[in-house]
Amino acid sequence: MQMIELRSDTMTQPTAAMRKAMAEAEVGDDVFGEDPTINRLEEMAADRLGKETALFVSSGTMANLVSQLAHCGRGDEIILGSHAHTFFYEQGGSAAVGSLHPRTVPNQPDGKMALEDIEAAIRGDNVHFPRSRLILLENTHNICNGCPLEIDYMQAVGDIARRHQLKIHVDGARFFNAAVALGVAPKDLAAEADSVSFCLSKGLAAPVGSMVCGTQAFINEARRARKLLGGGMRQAGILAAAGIVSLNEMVERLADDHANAKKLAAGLAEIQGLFIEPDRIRTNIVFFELKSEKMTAAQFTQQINAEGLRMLPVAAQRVRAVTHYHITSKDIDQALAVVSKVMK
Ligand code: TLP
Repeated sequence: MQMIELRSDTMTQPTAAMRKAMAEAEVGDDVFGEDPTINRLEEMAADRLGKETALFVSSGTMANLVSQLAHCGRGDEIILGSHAHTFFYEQGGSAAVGSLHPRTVPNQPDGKMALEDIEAAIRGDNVHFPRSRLILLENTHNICNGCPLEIDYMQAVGDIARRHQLKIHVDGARFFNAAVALGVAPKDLAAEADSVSFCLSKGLAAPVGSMVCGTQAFINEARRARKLLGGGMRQAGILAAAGIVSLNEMVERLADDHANAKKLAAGLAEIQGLFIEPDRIRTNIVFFELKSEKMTAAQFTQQINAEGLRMLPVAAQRVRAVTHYHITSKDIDQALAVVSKVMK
């Protein structure tokens, strides 16, 4: 039985072109700045996002952590969404490692923080307060149905940041999904951000790695932070070679993943016992709920597992499915058939 794997787009396997590029990659010691393949990937990433330069790191978690460490000093406050991946799922790394102070603002269902809430969270100059330093956005927003944040929202947050002399970091683990879904150039979507991170190893299908993009001065600091965290890799051009293929070949096709996610959401909406708002699905992430407490998300995923389908239970009644490179429209038909069967 061929498994239909919808737990995450992190499950993607490197393509044949990636494996070939990896085998043939020219490499050097990247801590010395001498890995030509990494240097090329960093130039490409910076160019795509319209930033001065970029840094290759091991993961999205490390990308967000080095970015926060590079923007902020001990005790500084970071304004971020209550449902931000950085707040929820990264072990509170900025506090644990950097002595940084997170200040959460409610995420709206579309992944935004209300502008007035951001503004209200910014501290005045008062000896009692930590210093507000950074606004951290997530695009697309994982927990909020993979919603993309639009350019006009980025501009509105940019205005606030400029007025208060704050920096903006975007956790763009799925930044190219956002750009493709919105039909905008990644550069334009990144314009208001001081730094943007994105993952190569999710929908872009590379085996390992994330990029951080920003000014030269910011990247110098991020590079120091990467070394501090033990993330200074050596002949990692082997990995970067796959990332180059990601940027060259895997971006435009993300539209297929979005179409498959919408098809899945529309189908799930027809199945008795499930709750989903299919209109909210705009990229590759689909969340839905089991209406009856007679079946938990864990029981549901166990049962579909036995039928060759994998999804992720994320709360007592809540399930996540993520489309990606290995999922076809036919797989979605099959997935819907399995879910219908289990729900009967
Ligand atoms: N997300 C993973 C899990 O950790 C939940 C997934 O399967 O979606 N930012 C965002 C928005 C993410 O979704 C993730 C990974 C990260 C950062 C961290 O990336 P990695 O896993 O490379 O450290």
